[in-house]
Amino acid sequence: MAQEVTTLDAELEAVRAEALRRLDEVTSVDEAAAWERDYLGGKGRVTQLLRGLGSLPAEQRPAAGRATQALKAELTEKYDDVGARLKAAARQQALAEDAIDVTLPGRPVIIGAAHPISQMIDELIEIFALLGFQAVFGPEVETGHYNFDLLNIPSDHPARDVWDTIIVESPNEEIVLRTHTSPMQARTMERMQPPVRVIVPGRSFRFEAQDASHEWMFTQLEGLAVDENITMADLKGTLRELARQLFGPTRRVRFRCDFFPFVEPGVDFAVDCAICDGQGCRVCKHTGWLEMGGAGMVHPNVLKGVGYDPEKYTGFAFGLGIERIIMMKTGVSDLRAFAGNDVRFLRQFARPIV
Ligand code: YSA
Repeated sequence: MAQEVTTLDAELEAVRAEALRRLDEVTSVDEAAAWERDYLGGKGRVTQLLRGLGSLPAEQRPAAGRATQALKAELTEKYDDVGARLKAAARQQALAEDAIDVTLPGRPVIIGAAHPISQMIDELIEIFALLGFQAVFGPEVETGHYNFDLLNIPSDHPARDVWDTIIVESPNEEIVLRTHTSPMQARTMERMQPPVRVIVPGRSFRFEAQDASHEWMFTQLEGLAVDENITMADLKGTLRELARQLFGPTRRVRFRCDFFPFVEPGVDFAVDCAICDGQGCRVCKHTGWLEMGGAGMVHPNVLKGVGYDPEKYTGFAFGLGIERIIMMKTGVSDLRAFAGNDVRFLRQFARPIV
């Protein structure tokens, strides 16, 4: 009996000495894990010793059990110390490797900028807000009813042809890409009662040959004001103020008779060229004037069509080309550049986004 206990004591001492020597040699977290497996793991030496206790005579088991458990506790504690030391060292090393040199110059952050057309729309919304107009937006795919009929252009009217309409296939109803922002006049009046003061920025589409001043897709700004006693003087005053805000106080504004089925009377609206001060240049095609759009007093038929009483209410409306305004302000001479997606062109207009 005493012989067996002595043998176990010797074995415990041998395992202890070997385990501590090997733990001293451990230099990495992986090696520490291997050590733990060899001594404390399920098939480790100490675990085997604990399992073997059952084969000892019953009276020896308590003392042998305490001695083996004591060895296990000692090795576990040493292993925890070494493990903690190695993990701290590994963390220090990772920190040292990832260290940031705060004296290095920062990397430039590339952020986008609003497109020049979006910038101009924002500017126009601000200008018109000061004049009491609210901005509304409408569908780009439109019915013939709003794009034409309610604008006093019935389906058999020859004026329907001049809009170079892109038709979207539809068996039951005439569906088009809106040829102008004017359909929003009727949509707005159907929803609101006078006084009405709205602007409508948005894309318009026409089946048109492209050149330096025409695109098949372009952007318009519609304006509409309806109330009692609105006159042509209000229209002229509003567009004059717009020109003043956009191009400065010295610009001259020109109104000439024009025809649009949805206004009576109708005018076209031009500003003397800000690039050459009205002297004539490439941008104004040497006329000294830049056409901005059409305008006029809302036709009584349009008011009637949306249920307004034309005896009580009058209104003015206008439609301007937004790309043309930017061209006038900046001297860009080819309207196709706006949809050309050339980043070098667009960068010239980049303003920080705030
Ligand atoms: C007229 C009277 C009103 O009471 C209300 C609105 C209008 C304007 C009308 N709806 C209209 O579209 N007239 S327009 O055909 O002369 O276009 C107005 C402006 O849009 C033009 O002066 C031009 O600046 C721009 N535009 C028209 N077609 C364009 C274009 N811009 C670029 N490419 C095109 N293809």
